[in-house]
Amino acid sequence: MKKTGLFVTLSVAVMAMGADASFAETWDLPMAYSGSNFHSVTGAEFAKCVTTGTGGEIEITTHPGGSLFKGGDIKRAIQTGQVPIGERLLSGHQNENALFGVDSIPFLATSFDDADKLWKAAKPALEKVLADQNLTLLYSVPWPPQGLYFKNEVKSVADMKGVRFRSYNNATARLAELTGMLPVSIEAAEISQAFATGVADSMVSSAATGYDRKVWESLSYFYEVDAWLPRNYVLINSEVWSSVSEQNKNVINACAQMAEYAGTWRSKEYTGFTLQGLRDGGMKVEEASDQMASDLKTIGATMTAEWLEAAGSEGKAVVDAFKAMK
Ligand code: PCA
Repeated sequence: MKKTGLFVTLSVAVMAMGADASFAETWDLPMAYSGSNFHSVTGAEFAKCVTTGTGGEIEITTHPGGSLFKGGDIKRAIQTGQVPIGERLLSGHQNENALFGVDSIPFLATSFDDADKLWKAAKPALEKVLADQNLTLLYSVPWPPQGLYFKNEVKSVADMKGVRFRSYNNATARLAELTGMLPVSIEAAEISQAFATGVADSMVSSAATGYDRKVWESLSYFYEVDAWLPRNYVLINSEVWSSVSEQNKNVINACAQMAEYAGTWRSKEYTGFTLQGLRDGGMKVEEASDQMASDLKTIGATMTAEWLEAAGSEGKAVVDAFKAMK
């Protein structure tokens, strides 16, 4: 059924190809991660799909690697209309609304299947919060499961004490605090340098990001903790969106649906490929020891309780809806 839906929407996209290109617009789409990363590749295909599907009426150009706006600035740039569209890790804005951090609750959804269910459960509430911020959601793609990177071997949370830890959102900074590490917020585009210069000696992230940034040049251990699967979200300024013709909205929605499907598929494929890449780079890729796993579960329970407290009844409703799907 899902496939049929995609083909129907695709044919709408193809029908629109003959559209008159005399009102051509160019949209810059900032992205925070390296051009070779699967999110960026998916975004580039989405851009091409829209450009082709609208017959050139809307031409999208992606700017990966934080080259146009850094990750932390992309959301505001879209909201304020500095750019019409962009991609952002929404959990980086959990301080604005706890719901943005729903995909970074430790050990709530730890597989691609569960991450998909959590996404379905959270989507209506997230769309509402975004709408209040002048943002419309187009598609979202998960990162692979998050594991822990270290320079030195770590067997328990006690071994983490005092280690400088690169964070990318509130949840990762809180994880550092609760494990006795010292969080420092660093964009993915800058981590190779941060590790090389000793600004940080550890992080929680996917094998994908470690691979993209060749972290084996500085770090030696990756523990497959599968803590959560955070997501990137492609967002469009709501005023820009309402100015788009119905026909082109159909094209963009069809391209977005395909991008979400293809991006998720790539994320799954990239997981194994990049884990092997870390090994090939010389890193030890291991499961967490029983002690580390149980220490982290305790910290995860604390963080889950804190999130539920911050997100209130709306957050609880999302988590309950997710659990009911399992
Ligand atoms: N990579 C991004 C976010 C999650 C991930 O796997 C990063 O480390 O910044």
